[in-house]
Amino acid sequence: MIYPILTPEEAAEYIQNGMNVGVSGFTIPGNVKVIPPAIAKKAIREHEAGREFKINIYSGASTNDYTDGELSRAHALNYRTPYQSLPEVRNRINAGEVHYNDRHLSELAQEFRYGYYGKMDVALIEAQSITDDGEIVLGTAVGNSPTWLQIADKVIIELNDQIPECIQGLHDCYVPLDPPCRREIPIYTAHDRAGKPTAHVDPKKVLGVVKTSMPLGMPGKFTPVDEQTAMIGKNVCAFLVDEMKNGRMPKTFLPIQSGVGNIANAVLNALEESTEIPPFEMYTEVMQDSVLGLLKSGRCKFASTCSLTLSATAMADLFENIDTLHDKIVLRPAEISNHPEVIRRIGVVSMNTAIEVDIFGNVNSSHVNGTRLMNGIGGSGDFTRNAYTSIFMCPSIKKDDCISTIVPMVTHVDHTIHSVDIIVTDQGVADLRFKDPLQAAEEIIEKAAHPTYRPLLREYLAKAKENGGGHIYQSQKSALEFHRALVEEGDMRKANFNK
Ligand code: 0RQ
Repeated sequence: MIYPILTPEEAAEYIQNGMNVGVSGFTIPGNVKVIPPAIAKKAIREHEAGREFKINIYSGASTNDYTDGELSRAHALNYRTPYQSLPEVRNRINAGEVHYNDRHLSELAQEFRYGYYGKMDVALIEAQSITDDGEIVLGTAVGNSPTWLQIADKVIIELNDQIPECIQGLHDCYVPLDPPCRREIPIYTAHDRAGKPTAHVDPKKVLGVVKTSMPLGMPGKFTPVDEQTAMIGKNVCAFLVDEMKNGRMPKTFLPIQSGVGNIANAVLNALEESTEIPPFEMYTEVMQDSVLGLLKSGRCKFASTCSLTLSATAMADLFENIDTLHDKIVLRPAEISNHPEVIRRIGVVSMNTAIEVDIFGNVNSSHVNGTRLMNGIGGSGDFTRNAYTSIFMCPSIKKDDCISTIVPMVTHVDHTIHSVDIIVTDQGVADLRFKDPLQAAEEIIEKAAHPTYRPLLREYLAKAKENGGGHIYQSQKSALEFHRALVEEGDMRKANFNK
């Protein structure tokens, strides 16, 4: 190998205060694991010596504890984009210590190429292998690595020997040309390939390689499906079957996207058990353990994803069964797994989780009480805005019934009524298509809201009508009364519209 072998500490020495640093991966998989902790240690030394040391981190989506965790604990994070999900960094963002820019995941790579963020100083990329002429087999996620490798001034590779050789061929690295030269992305089905199995870097830019042996796979476990999430899964399945029966969805079905977390898991379990939904393909950004089960059972014929968001056990299972699964999976850059053009062309049915939904169908995915960031918009906007049918799911009620997820007005808007088609809760399915705002409000209150909150929501709508009506009924005085009651009295049931 022509590249110098570095220790993590030697690699960290290249990182200077104020640098723009791109990292590989998408959610926890595929992230670098040993260089960021060494940068965090360097930051602590610099701070002790009285010097400034903070960097800007650009990722594919959220990262791992080695990156966001270690760097935020060392007070070494200045700026983060496009997504995060660790309490450690979230708390610092909410405390105003870290600047966070919540972005659509499909857009960051092109925005960097367009020059919005200045130059990328260094890219830190986890890989399975690198050749002397700069062909790189990436790890368990692609994220934004192909673009980072193209645009970064310098590159350092973490070569992780735990990534098995059999991963070769799973990746499809494709970087579109930028306007005015952009052409169509040649993906016409979820299983088409547009690029190359390797990403490319100019070998002259590679500062060195750090050899690692770090475990793959997601830490922790999902909470098992409970009664409420099982009902959501059942309702989503019933809706999809109904769509096929009524001719609104082809009988051959369409590719689906499914987000992360317990609700997504419950929906995938319900799809596994459904006898009415034919085997289907996925065009999604994250592939959870349940997708592996679907691939093995044949219920899912093909999964296009950006990341193998699998537990350590499922990751080992995948690689043990790679002979039968290799042709059923493709790993794409975030820009392509989430690309509006492809999502619209192949007719993806999107399924994402909401924090809260208002009675007109606006969705808040990212900010609790409109102020505290939870994770971010992630890929939910990429998919929702361009889906064949866009579905949002959430439990109708939370925290011992003190929170209704259906509220008069959302406190922060990520997805507007123009993009949201269907709301599914444990209570049922609210279909917002072909409805005006008032009809949508009645549908959401009667079909998706919990019976405990329906009278209050009806009362709000009536009051808002008295307030002067209009195309969308709203009472400026009472629109956030549910949230006031939660913040001041700990219970949305204490909402009082007569004060
Ligand atoms: O707070 O942790 O203090 O108890 O918010 O709530 O119910 O555990 O949320 O894990 O199901 O995730 C939308 C956040 C749901 C997620 C969201 C409080 C609640 C709790 C978390 P505590 P839950 P879940 C694929 C697509 C956006 C990105 C996306 C998400 C905490 O799905 O980040 O879809 N989505 N990406 O108590 C007050 C409410 C609340 C509330 C929740 N209505 N009012 N507090 N909470 N709802 C992935 C990628 O893009 C990579």
